[in-house]
Formats: sequence, structure tokens, C-alpha cells
Amino acid sequence: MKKTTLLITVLLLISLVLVGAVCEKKSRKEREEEEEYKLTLEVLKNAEYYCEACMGWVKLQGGYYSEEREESGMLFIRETWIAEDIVVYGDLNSDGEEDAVVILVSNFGGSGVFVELAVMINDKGNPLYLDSEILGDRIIINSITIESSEIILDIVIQGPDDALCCPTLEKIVRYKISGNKLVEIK
Ligand SMILES: [Ca+2]
Repeated sequence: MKKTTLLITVLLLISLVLVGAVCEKKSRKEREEEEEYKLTLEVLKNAEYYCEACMGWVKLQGGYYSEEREESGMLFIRETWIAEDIVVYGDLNSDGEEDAVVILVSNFGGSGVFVELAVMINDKGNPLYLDSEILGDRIIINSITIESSEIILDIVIQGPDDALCCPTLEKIVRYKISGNKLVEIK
């Protein structure tokens, strides 16, 4: 009788350990699934964007894209890169998944440095390009925040007396997503 009690106790303990292990496994799996739907910087640095300034698609590799073009014996290099220290995450289309706001910078060989805002929707962890908006040439971005699905940019643009090189006019610009478009909130 004592032996049976001991056996039952041992079996109970083993089942408890097994149940615990299954629960642990399940919660880890759930955690992995949650993480799968995050847009990581690495994914964004290797995604495809429509570049408004370039008027064409660019597929970034490690956050960078370049294209060489020869015209009248001159070699032109067109470059686009991601400003990786200003990527901001937040749910912009109210589906519960965090989307990303990315800044793309383009140079075509001249002095112009074109800055644009691009929205990448989180499609189960895959970045889906939605829309973008040129913010300006050689402008400064102080900050980007996402609040209640609105993108709020604190930027410095060229005022009426500023040279292109040296913007001084501080401005707050707000955007929201309407349909599949980025719309400025005036
Ligand atoms: Ca979303």
C-alpha cells in the first residue's frame, strides 16, 4: 500500500513537471509568434521602397542603394540610404501591429540631399511599402513621434531668407494614413 502511494506521488510529480514543461514550451512559442510580427531594423534596411525623389523603386541592401549612370561620358551615381537612427514604430492602420516610419535620404551626385518620409506597414512581420512624402532638400529632422496613429515630425526647413544649405525655420508637420495614402493634417 505504501509502495502504491509512493508510486502515485512519483507519477503525480512527473506529470506536474511534464505539464509545466508543455506550458513553458507553449508560452515560448507564443512569444516567438509575437516577435515574428515585429518589423526589425534589419528587415527595414533590406526592404523595397518607392523613392519619391528618385521617381523609382529602390531595394535597399544593408540600408543602402546605389545606381550608376553614364551620360555624355560622365559617370553619375545615384544613392539612397535609410536614416537608421530615426526609425519610429507605431500602429498606423489600427490593426494592432506596429508599423514603421522610415526616413530615406537620396543624393544624385550634386549638392542636393533629399529627405523623405516612408511608411512601411507591418504585414505579419513583412514590410509592405505604403506611401511616402518628400520633406525637403537638406532639411533637419529633430524628432518623429507616432501618437494616436498620427505621425508628428519636428523638422527644420529653409525659411524665406535661408540658403538651401542652412535651414533655420522650425516646423511641426503631421501626417495620417487615409486609405493607402499619407495625408498631411493641416
Ligand atoms: Ca499596423
